[in-house]
Amino acid sequence: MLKKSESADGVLDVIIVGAGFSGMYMLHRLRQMDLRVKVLEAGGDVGGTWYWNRYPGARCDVESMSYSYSFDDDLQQEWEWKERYAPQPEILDYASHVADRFDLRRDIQFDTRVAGATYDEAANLWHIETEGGERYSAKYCIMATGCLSAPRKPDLPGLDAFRGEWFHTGLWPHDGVDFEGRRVGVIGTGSSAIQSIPVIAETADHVTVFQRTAHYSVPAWNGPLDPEVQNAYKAKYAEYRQRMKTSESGILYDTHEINLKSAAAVPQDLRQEQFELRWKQGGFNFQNTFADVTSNQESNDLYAEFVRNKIRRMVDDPDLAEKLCPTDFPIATKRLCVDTNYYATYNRDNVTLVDLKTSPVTRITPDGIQAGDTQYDVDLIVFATGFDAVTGALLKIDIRGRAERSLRDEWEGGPRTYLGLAMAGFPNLFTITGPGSPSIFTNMFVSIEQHVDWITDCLRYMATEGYDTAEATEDAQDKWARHVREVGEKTLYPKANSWYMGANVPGKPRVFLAFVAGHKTYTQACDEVAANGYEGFTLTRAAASAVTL
Ligand code: FAD
Ligand code: N01
Repeated sequence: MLKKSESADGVLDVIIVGAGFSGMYMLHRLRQMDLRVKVLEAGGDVGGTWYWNRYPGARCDVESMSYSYSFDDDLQQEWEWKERYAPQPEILDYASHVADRFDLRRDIQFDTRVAGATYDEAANLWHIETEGGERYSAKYCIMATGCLSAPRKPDLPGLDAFRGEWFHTGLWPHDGVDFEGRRVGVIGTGSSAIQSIPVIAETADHVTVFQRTAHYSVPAWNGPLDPEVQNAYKAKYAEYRQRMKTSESGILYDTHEINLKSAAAVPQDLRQEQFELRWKQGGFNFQNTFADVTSNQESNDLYAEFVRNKIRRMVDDPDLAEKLCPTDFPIATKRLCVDTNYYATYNRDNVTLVDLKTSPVTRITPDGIQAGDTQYDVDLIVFATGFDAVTGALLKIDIRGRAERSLRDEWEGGPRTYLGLAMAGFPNLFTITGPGSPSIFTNMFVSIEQHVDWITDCLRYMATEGYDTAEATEDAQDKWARHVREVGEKTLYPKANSWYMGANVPGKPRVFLAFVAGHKTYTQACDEVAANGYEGFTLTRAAASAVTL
C-alpha cells in the first residue's frame, strides 16, 4: 500500500533532515501546503538539542516565555511554563506536546541518520541516503540539522583504557548518571559546564574542573514562574512577539534612553548603577545595559571589569577568584554564560579548579586525567567541550550538488551561502539557520520561525509561478559572504577564539560563521530578496526557461 506521504513512484515533494524545533515547524508549514513531506531524524524522538543535551542543570538561557513558538496562539496561551528559564525536561515535554498537538510524528522517521544527499540534475531530484542504506527522493531537501548538534571532544590519547565512565554533555544518557560518592572530572568551562558543575557538585564526592579559558557568566536568577506574571505576559503575547520579530536579538529588553548609549560615554556612577540594575534583572539583560558591548573595546573593558569584580566578591579564595576571572577575550565575544550558583560552587570543599593555561590536558590515563605533570584521579569524566558548530552537522552529510560538486570541497575555506538559506550549485536545497544567518546570535525560535516562513513562501511562489528549481547565484552568494565578513570585522568578535569563528575545532577555517548585524537587519534583507521575486536566485521551469533575478 502506498504511504500517504509518498507519490506513486515513491518520490516526495520535500525531505527535511532533523526534527528539532526547526524541522518540526518546517513540517507543519509544508503540510499546510498539502505537500508530501518526510522528516528523517537521527534521534529517537523530536526535540533536537533538548533530546540530546540531558546533562544535569541543562536549561535555556533565553526566558521560557520567549523561547517558544509564536506561530499558534492557542499553543502559546495554553502551554504553562513552570520556571523563568525552563529546564531541559520541560522543553523536551514542550517539543513532545507540539508534536502531539500537530500530529507531527506520523511523517517523522526516527533513528535514521542521513549520510548523503545528491542532486540528480536530469530528474531535478535530491536522492537521500541514510546510514542504514535506505534511499529517498524528493524535489526539495531542507536541512534542519541544527547549529549545535555535532558534539565534539578533544582527541586525547588514553581514553579507551580509562577504567571509569565518560560522557559528553551533548550526548547525555537518557537514564541519567549517578554522581553520588564519585570523583568527577569536568573538562571545559563554557555554558554546558557552567550549568552542570553546580548540580554535579551537590552529589559528587569531588568535582575537579579543568579550565582552559575562564568564561564570563552572569546570574540567571532562575525561579518558579509566577502564574500572574505568566498570565499578564500572555495577555500581551501578540505585541511582545511582534517586538521580538522586529528586534535585532529576538529577545525583549526593557530599553530606555540610557541603554542606547555607549558604556564609555556614561558617567561612572550612572554606569555602575545601570550595570547593577541589569545584573539584578539577570541573564542577557546584562549584555544589553549599553549599546556597544561588542563594538567598542573601551566599553567592553568596563563591562568585563564589572563582572570580574562580581566574581571576586562571590569566590572566597582570592587566588581562586583571579583564576576564574576571564581576561583572554572581550566579554560577549564568546557566548555569555547564564548560571545558577556557578561561582559560589567554588566555595565548596568538594570542588577544585585546575587552571590549564600553563599545563594543558595531555592524556587520559586509566585512573583519570593528566594535565601537565600532574595526574588527577577521577571515576567519571564529563566532556563539556562543545560542538563543531554551525557547519559540523551539515558537513557530516556527503552533500553533492550540480555536477557532483561536494559541499565539503566548496566549504574547505569556510562556508559560503546566500543568506544562510541556500548555496550556489545546490539547487532546491535549503538550510534552516545555516551559516551566514544571524541565528546563533538571537533567540533561536525567532530565527527558526523566520527561516521556515521564508522557505515556505519561496516554495509557494515557485509553485504559483510554475518554477521547478531555485538556485542561489554565485554572484549573490559572493556578495552575501563578503557582507557577512565585513560586518563581522567591524566588531570585537574576531578577538576571541570562539566557536562563533570556528576556532574551537583544530583545522577548521577561521571565518565568521554567522551574520552579526542582527535579526531585524537580516529579515529586511530576506524580505527584500523575496519582494524582488527572489533576487539572487536563478529560477527555472522544467520546460527549461530560466530566469535569474
Ligand atoms: P537542533 O535542535 O540541533 O535539531 C537538529 C536535529 O537534526 C537533531 O535532532 C539532530 O539529531 C538532527 N540531525 C542532525 N544531523 C542529522 C543527520 N545527518 N541525519 C538525521 N538527523 C540529523 N538557543 C536559544 O535561542 N536559547 C537558548 O536558551 C538555547 N539553549 C541551548 C542550550 C543548549 C544546551 C544547546 C546545545 C543549545 C541551546 N540553544 C539555545 C540553541 C539550540 O540549538 C536552538 O535553540 C534550537 O533548539 C535549535 O533547533 P534546531 O531544530 O534548529 O536544531
Ligand atoms: O561548549 P563551548 P558548550 N582542553 O564551546 C573547553 C549553547 N549552550 O557546550 O574556551 C580543555 O562553549 C573550551 O575551552 P576554550 C551556547 O550557545 C547554551 O559549553 O576553548 N578544555 C570551553 O571552555 C553555547 O555557547 C546553554 O579554551 C577544552 C569548553 O570546553 C554553546 O551551546 C547551555 C578543550 C567548551 O565550551 C556551546 O556550549 C549549553 C581541551 N582540549 C550550551 N577543548 C544555555 O545556557 C574544549 N575545551 C542555554
